[in-house]
Amino acid sequence: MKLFSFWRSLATYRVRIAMNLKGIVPDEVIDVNLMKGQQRDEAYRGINPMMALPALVDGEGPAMFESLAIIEYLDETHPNPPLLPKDPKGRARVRGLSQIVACDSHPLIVPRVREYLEHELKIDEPRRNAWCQHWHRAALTAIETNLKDKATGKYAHGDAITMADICLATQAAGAGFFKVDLAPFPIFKRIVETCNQNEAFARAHPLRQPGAPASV
Ligand SMILES: N[C@@H](CCC(=O)N[C@@H](CS)C(=O)NCC(=O)O)C(=O)O
Repeated sequence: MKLFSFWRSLATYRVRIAMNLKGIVPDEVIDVNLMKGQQRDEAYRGINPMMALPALVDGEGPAMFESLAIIEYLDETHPNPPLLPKDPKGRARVRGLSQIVACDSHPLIVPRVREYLEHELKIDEPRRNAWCQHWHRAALTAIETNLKDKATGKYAHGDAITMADICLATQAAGAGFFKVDLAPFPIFKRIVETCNQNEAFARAHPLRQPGAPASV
């Protein structure tokens, strides 16, 4: 298995957590430096035409892309521990919480969007940061409201780790990068703190990857 990765990539962080939980060790981790724009190099464009991380090649390929699709692939091929509940309504809730992070919130703050705001729309750094913080808070507000549901337990859905917890942990890391205060989101914060005590989450953290700085 080859994982295309970068220390700061929150989407790759999601896949790393899933791999750690399932005890999957990739044979190769290929660094694609997002800060140098290597995601746009022709070689990587051939792997993922969206020019985004992560991508995963299992055996002969083809390359898989989009973190949630990769996590579900890993869940189907390595079913233990399961990352989705068994019942359809539970699966829909876990996928919904995950998609708030991976599909509604995170795509608004990625390098391609921040760079477009900077270079095309000439938006200065304080206002770009305000943009990122706004979309973080919008997602956190929706997630916190959803977590008030009785389906929430020790984790986002019941008392076992699911894909939703993986996504919550990455949302919290992103909030840290953009200095978003988590105090107004106590259930979210509690669940992320519980997750981060788990070695599979801790080892996958962006700041624990090769090439990462001591802090952001
Ligand atoms: N929805 C995608 C997001 C992928 C994505 O945007 N990844 C970021 C890093 S976390 C990236 O590679 N961005 C490159 C860019 O914006 O130019 C997923 O969950 O995999």
